[in-house]
Amino acid sequence: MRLYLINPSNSLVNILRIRESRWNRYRVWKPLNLMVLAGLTPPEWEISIIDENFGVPDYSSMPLPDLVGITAFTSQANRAYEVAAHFRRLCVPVVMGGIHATMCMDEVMERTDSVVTGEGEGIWPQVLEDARHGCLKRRYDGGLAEISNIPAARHDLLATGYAFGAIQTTRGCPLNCSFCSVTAFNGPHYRMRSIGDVVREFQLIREKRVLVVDDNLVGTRPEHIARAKNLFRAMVKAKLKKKWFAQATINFADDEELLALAAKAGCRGIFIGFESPSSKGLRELSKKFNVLKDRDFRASVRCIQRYGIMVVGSFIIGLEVDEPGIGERIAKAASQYGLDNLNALFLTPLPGTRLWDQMKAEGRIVLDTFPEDWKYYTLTYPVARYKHLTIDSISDEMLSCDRTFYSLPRILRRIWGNLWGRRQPLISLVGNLSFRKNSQLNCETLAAFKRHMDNRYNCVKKL
Ligand code: B12
Ligand code: SF4
Repeated sequence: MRLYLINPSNSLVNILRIRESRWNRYRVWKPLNLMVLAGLTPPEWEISIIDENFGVPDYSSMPLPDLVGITAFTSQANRAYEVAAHFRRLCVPVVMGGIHATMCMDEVMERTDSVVTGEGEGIWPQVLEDARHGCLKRRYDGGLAEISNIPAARHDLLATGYAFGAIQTTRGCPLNCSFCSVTAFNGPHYRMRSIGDVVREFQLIREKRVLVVDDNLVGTRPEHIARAKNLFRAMVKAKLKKKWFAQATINFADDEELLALAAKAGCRGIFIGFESPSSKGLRELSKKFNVLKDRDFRASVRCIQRYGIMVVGSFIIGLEVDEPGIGERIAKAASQYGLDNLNALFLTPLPGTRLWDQMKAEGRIVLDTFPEDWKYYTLTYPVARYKHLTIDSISDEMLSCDRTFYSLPRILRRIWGNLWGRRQPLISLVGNLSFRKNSQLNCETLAAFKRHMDNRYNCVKKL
């Protein structure tokens, strides 16, 4: 039995347009979900994982599979449907799962033979068994999986050439920020894999650098922090010799023992959602966690950096409190906090979030011709109507934010700081130049987008 597991591309995502760049391999991330599904697949299936971000193959020249499994973020849905249509025309059954299939099940069901909602671990073997007997059901629900004891992902199946491997050690987040799908999708309960399993899986990863995809590697409660410390101790003991990058909430900075252990275990960078420079903005997004204890962000960032760990911060533009000038305000806040990199994104109503419900009820979602418009849901396009910012002004705010933070003098100052603090100067340089390049591309992309979309924005009533 032959199985194709496919990660569809999105032609609007910059990584594709700069494929020629040699830095591209730092920008294409492994589709861990497909590697996890492959790990759950019995040996009678011959598996190929096709990551279209690495190149779209000529499917017609490949042998016909017995089953196609497609994953998709919302922004990949259009391409997912094209791929599904191709194989269905050839009478190959297509099953789709992942976040978009879960949040937009009816839409996916119309375009595929079978939909899997929720997490795959508990249900994928059943799907394969039904496919083998030619009796796929229209819908399966994996719910929330028990992950304390799951097989390792298949790290051997993807082509070499990725700069980073990928691994997951926990799932779920109790914080439920209004714009984020994680609590709705993975649940509010913080679930942890066994430390032994994680260390063994780390040993299977070929790449020296690894992205730990957990939404919050250290969690929020004392028992989560204790587990993270034990995990780091086990990683040190196993002498993994990996440099890894992860996501966490700002409380990562509050425990020096945790920071020391993380650094010793190979942590070289941490991605933190700061979201807004104002406490009003944080409350609007329900990111109350960031305003607890009158936090001094600059001191927290410095504390993390003292352990040789880079801090990448993410901010959102387009909140109700955001007025003209917000782009520069964010860039200045990010510089003042001392961030090594800044990732600013447009407030985007992703399906299944509270923000989606709110914006939909208020008639503010402008790009709502679905599924075609899903390709713009990359958080790099303004897809809604924002309270104090028109489509022109919000785009200008994004550009001004990027131009300010990624000006050459500021980049040089940061790299000097990285060199001085022995914090990954090479990665920081690549990161800064790649974000700068992105912001130049965004400038062209947004100008073309505005020309193309003006009519649609003008048709929607003003707030
Ligand atoms: C790592 C990550 C990335 C990596 C992607 C790596 C990759 N190629 O997959 C990077 C950094 C590139 C990335 C980019 C983006 N991301 Co992202 N990312 C994540 C993150 C943190 C973890 C995903 C992951 O690997 N999980 C581990 C795997 C094992 O879990 P899983 O993917 O859910 O897969 C399980 C199930 O879904 C299911 N399943 C999945 N696929 C399939 C397929 C079949 C056939 C079956 C049966 C089952 C199944 O089984 C799996 C095992 O249980 C999630 C948050 C999250 N918790 O999901 C956000 C998340 C997926 N990202 C999100 C977003 C918005 C983006 C971006 C659009 C914007 C951005 N800048 O962040 C871009 C997308 C760019 C594009 N290509 O269009 C949103 C997606 C929401 C949505 N409705 O689409 C999420 C949920 C975060 C959020 N804030 O809400 N991301
Ligand atoms: S943004 Fe981060 S902290 Fe907020 S719900 Fe999502 S994963 Fe949790």
